[in-house]
Amino acid sequence: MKFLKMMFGVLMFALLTAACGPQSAPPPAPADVDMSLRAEPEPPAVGDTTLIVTLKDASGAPVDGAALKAHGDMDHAGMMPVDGETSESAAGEYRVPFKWTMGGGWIVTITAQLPNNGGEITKTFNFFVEAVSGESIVNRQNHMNVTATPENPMNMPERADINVTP
Ligand SMILES: [Cu+2]
Repeated sequence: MKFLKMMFGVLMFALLTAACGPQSAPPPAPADVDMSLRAEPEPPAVGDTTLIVTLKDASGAPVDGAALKAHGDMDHAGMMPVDGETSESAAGEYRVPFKWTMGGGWIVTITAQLPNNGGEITKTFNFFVEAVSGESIVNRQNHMNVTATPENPMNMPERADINVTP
């Protein structure tokens, strides 16, 4: 019975990996579209923000009708990435609701699926986010009420403060 269960597991794994194989359709060639990005409010601070993406074609005319995806990673490990998307625009300007979840360096990748099967363009932007909000790590540490003094560098309680229950 244990063997059968294991065989079933191996079979399922084989089926799943086969289903995730490379797609046969080649991606369409990306069009000559220029992408720029700014964030509001400026300068960036921890909390809600709006990423404003502007798309222009080679002649400088606004490009509407694209589907945008934003993906944000921090420049250090161990953070949950932040994602956002929109398909709405006006005069080539797309507003993506986003959130800076921590102060520090961010790498934001914008992917735009262009209209009329115009292909996909991707661009990466760097931001530095100030840790000024109450949600920031710096403030969270302050709220822990830990004060280290030269006499007591580790802020350890005095011996008399420790209650030993028998
Ligand atoms: Cu972080």
